[in-house]
Amino acid sequence: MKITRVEAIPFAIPYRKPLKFASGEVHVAEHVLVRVTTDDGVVGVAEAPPRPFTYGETQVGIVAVIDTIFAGQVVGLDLMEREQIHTRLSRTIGNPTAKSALDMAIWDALGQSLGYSVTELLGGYTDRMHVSHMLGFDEPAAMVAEAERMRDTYGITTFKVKVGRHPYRLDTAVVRALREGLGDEVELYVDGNRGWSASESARAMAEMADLGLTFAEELCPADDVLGRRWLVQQLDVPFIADESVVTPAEVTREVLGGSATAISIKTARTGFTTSRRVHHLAEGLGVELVMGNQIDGQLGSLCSVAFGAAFELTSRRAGELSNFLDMTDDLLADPLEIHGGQLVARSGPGLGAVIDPDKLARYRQD
Ligand code: MUC
Ligand code: MG
Repeated sequence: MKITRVEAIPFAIPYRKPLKFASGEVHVAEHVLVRVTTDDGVVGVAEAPPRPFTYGETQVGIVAVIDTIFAGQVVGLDLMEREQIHTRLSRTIGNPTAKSALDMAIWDALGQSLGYSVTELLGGYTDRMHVSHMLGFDEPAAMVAEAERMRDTYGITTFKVKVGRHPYRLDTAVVRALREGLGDEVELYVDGNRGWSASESARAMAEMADLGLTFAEELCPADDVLGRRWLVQQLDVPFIADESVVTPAEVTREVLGGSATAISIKTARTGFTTSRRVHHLAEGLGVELVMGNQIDGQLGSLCSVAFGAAFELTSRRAGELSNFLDMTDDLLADPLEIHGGQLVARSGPGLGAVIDPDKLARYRQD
């Protein structure tokens, strides 16, 4: 079970329609496939989605840091030496999605080697999650139509609505149209990607007070320290920290500082090893968890559901697992399917992901 090779392969697959939100927009999934090979011939895989507007990483940067720093730190180690791997990768600051993809590919190889699914190895709580779909910026009627299509085609009844535009009424009008169009049986929450100030956020939330929102996420920047604390303390729904909590220490700071009352776990940003730490921390702090979406492809979504299904706390709420539906294609030989509003984690071994070699040849950029 010794790691003999690490590969970072850039690939690009266009979106059918771009996802737009307050901090950026994504038209093409320019991700990096990470492959870890062992001396037994086992190959583990995961994908890193570069998000320069969130973490500062780029596709070429992810390939470079894996090739020039991380590969050399893990080649020669046994798959079981997970804390040794974690410590070595932690010597480099930042680069969260590069580290996470490598970490998850190693867990995939470990699961395959031991004959267990990653979900079983992590916690084995259940094998599936309810799905929440993320709705990017558009006109109210188009966003309602999109939500209706997701509900009618896939049985999805939880929606995260992107907000954070100016004036904020562009967004409150959308959320109102969604509630009126879809009725009380759907769950709605909002994510501002730091687009509003604390006071704009407070006004927008007051205007949506009758709409039965479940959560509010990153409406204003965590760096607006006192403003954000002021906002979070007046809301009557949990406030999710997402891009402000890249590390467990940031989770602790935001929660104890009164600037967050729930946490988004993204396996794309904390892999399996650090996501487990964040899960345990949130359990200890007594805050709710949501499995978030880093605009992941199918492999990334498979990683999210594999982790989310492993624990009671992460599988309680719908996870954001469906934005791969907006891509024109993917690398998996056996595509993910959402039925009855649920996505099932594969029974393994490992992640149960098989990369289609023809698709990889078509989309790889190197
Ligand atoms: C999200 O939950 O914020 C958009 C930006 C990002 O970092 O992740 C996505 C989704
Ligand atoms: Mg978010």
